Amino acid sequence: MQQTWRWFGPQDRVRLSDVRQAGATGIVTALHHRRAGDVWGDDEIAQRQREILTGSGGTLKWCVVESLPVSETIKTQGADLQAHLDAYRASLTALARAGIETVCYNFMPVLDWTRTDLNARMGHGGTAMRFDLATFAAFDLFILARPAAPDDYPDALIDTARARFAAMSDADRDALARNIGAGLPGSVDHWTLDTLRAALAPYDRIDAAQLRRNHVDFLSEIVPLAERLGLRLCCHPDDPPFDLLGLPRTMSTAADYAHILDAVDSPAAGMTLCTGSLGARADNDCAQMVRDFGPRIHFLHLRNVTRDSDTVPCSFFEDEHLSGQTDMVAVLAAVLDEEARRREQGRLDADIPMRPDHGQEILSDLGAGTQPGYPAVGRLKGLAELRGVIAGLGGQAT
Ligand code: DNO
Repeated sequence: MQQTWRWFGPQDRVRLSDVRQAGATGIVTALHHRRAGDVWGDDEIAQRQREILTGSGGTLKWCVVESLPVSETIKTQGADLQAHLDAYRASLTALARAGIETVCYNFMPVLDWTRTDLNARMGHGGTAMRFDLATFAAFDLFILARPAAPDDYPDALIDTARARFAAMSDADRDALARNIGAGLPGSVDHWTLDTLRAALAPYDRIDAAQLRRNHVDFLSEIVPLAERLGLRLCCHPDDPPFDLLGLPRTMSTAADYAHILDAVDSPAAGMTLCTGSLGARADNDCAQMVRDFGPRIHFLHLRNVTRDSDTVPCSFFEDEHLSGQTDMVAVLAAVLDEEARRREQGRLDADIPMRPDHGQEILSDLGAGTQPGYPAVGRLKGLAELRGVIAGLGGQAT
């Protein structure tokens, strides 16, 4: 496994020199200032590569793009679809010219990862991110006031959400709306209540089956090019892995992945296996998913969650990397088996890039103002633990 680290660009308070000390060897980043649908130009890509190389004393290299965002126009097949597909293809071509081969994306409608609390206090004094279903329902029912929301929750949950909403100050309500509308980490795309309502409207005519068709159509348009360019696309799962705001989410389970990966049967169309996202459903067995989808896994996000219940949907918080309900040792053992198979087959991508995903905020992370989920020490601790497990299993973390 290659140890990588997400870096949000020059404004990231975690510096490249910190990344080196953490022991990572590759950088995961994006042109975060670009909006979904923009073309990524050669110059900007080269500049980011230079920043990484010089900032790390020539030791680190940009090895995974996370994310090249898929626009709402592509997800909904809206008016300028062809122009957006052309832009995506142009960006992929520029990335390939720059020698970057692994490109992560997601197909979540409107909202990317969604949390209700970015700083939930943990017993040890640090903080973690949390998704609370009743708080989320309070947002949907009483802040966004989505007309169909009352049909989407059981009565008892609506009662809890109403009480939760009543107990919130105006500042709490604003903070909740901001957390939910934050969009992709580090991105310039975020939602206000009005733009969010407008973005939901096209989904009145898009159910899960249609969204899957749109995803397959998208891949059919870009995968032939990705194959020619030698790129590996890898779809990140829905986070959390269940429907939100009445929007279909179709990359939440093994069956969802099987559907897409079978429909577009190419090594260029693969999976980002995120144990944190998938682990928020009790019916997802992450180690089994590594065994099932192994050859198509191009990128790994390793983190852990603890769920409040085994129901879908449910509330959960982001636990330490080796705590929580995902058996990380079993996941890593399955990844090492897959890598051994790839080596036997002579595959050049035998070392799968992984990153310690999200960390709790501990020690000097507290108050450091880093991106939610991306503090220095919490992730360093996660990476060190994962590296320890890999070594214990007789594997190698490069
Ligand atoms: C959260 C991230 C996700 C991920 C995108 C990939 O911290 O794991 O936002 O970057 O979903 O497209």
